[in-house]
Amino acid sequence: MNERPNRLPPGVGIVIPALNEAENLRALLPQLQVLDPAQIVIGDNGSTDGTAEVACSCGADVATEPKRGYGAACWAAMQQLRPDVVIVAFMDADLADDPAYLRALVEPIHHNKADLVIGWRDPHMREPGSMTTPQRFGNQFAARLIRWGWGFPYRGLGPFRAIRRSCLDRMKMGDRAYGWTVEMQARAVEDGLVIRQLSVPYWRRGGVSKISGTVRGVVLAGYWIIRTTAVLWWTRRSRSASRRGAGAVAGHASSR
Ligand SMILES: Nc1nc2c(ncn2[C@@H]2O[C@H](COP(=O)(O)OP(=O)(O)OP(=O)(O)O)[C@@H](O)[C@H]2O)c(=O)[nH]1
Ligand SMILES: [Mg+2]
Repeated sequence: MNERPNRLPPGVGIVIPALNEAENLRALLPQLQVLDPAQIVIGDNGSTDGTAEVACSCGADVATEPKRGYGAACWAAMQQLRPDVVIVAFMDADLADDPAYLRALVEPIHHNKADLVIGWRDPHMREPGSMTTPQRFGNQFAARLIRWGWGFPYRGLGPFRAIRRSCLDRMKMGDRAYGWTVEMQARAVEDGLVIRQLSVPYWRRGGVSKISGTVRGVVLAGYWIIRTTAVLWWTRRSRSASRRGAGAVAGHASSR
């Protein structure tokens, strides 16, 4: 028996958006490689610190996306996934997400018990200082907005998550910035996916903060998340109103 306890089921591709995360990737990628994923793709978002070179030297594929944006990096990386990838896991490059939980995240999908599994950054499992106050508040607020708009009791917008590839491809994700996580969660409800939430730890990031540690990042991310939620809600509302309209016309025509 040489089965490694955390080894991933077949067909798991890991997508990692990265902006100047060379040192973090040097530590993270070997931890992921021992889990035996089908593929790791780094969405390199115009890094200038050798992120792409480190990723390649650690056996990952690199998708180069010069246009900045969390969603742009995720989207670019997704385009490089090989056909044998059937489950896509997303995680950040900054050592905040724990690779030891990857298997628990993808297993419900592998066993057909879920289509989307969101890692919930459980307050009891968070390293002190790993989430700033605006990050905690923004996260809860955004989860509440989706709860109101779509009726699913999301607890947060954890970036550490896994989704069935066919469901992800069907979603045709549109956001290329900070609305990426919110869009996926709202669309998952609209598409009728089976959604699970799993408590995961969250560690203090290595290296320099890109979003939550800066005022500009917090304001931009907050604005973008609220804007994306509002646009998605409005689109859904208009779609169901026009469906109701079409139904009424059809009903009227058939009753004549
Ligand atoms: N901000 C930002 N992050 C990007 C971009 N492209 C890729 N990333 C990566 O997206 C992940 C999340 O960004 P983080 O800087 O960790 O943001 P955060 O987790 O909200 O906040 P901190 O960890 O406190 O910085 C990291 O792996 C980044 O390297 C981009 O254009 N902007
Ligand atoms: Mg982070």
